[in-house]
Amino acid sequence: MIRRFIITSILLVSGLALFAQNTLKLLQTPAVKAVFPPLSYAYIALEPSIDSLTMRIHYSRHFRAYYDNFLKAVAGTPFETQTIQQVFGSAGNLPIALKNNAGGFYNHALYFEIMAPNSGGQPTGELAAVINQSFGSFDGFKKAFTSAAMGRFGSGWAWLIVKTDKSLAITSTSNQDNPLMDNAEVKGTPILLIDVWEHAYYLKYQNKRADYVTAFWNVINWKMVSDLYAKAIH
Ligand code: MN3
Repeated sequence: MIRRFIITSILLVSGLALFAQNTLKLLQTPAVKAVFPPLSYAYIALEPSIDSLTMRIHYSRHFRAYYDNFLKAVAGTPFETQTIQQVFGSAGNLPIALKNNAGGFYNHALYFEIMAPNSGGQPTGELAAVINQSFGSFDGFKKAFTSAAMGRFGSGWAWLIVKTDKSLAITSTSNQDNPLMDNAEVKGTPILLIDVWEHAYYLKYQNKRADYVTAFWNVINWKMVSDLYAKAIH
C-alpha cells in the first residue's frame, strides 16, 4: 500500500515535471509542429473549485478550437517555420486571426498546466521569498493579482511575469493577448495566469467572477510556478 503510494507519487511528480518542460518546449517549437497538449488530470479532478463540465468544455472545445485555428491560420504564412515564441515576437505584424489563435493556444496550454488537483496553498523557497519581497507578503500578492483579474474589463487574462530585469510584475491582457507579445503593455515571461473569459467560470459561477478568482487559489500548482520562475531567472 505504502509502496504503491510512493510509486504513484513518483510517477505523478515526474509526470508534472515533464509536462512543465513540454510547455516550455512548446515555445521553442516551430508553429506547424505544435501538438495539442494532454491534460495531466481528469476533468473532475479540480472539483469543487472548477467544475468538471466547465473543464470538459473549456479544454476539449475552446482550447482545442484555438489549437486547430492556430494551425489553420499559420499554414502557408512565413511564420509557420518560426517558433511560437518568435511568432509572439512579431505579434504587432500578425494577421489578427493568427495573433488571436496563437495566443489562445499558448495561454490555455499554460493555464491547464498551472492548475492541479491537491494543490493550492502557498509557494515555498525562492519564489516565496521573492513574492514577499515584491509585494510585501503573500496576501499582498494575492490582493494585487486578484485586483488585476477583477479589473480586466471584458475577456482576457491576468498574469504574474518575470521581466527582463528578473523582477516580478503583475499585468493583465485583453482577449488572447499575452506578455510575450512584442506589443504587450508590460512584457515578460509568464509564470502564473488566470483566464477571466466568462467561458472559464460562467457555468458554475455565472456573473460572479470574484468567486471563481477566489476558488482559483485552491488549484494553483505552486511547484510548477516555482519551476517556471527558476527557468525564467537562470
Ligand atoms: Mn479560456
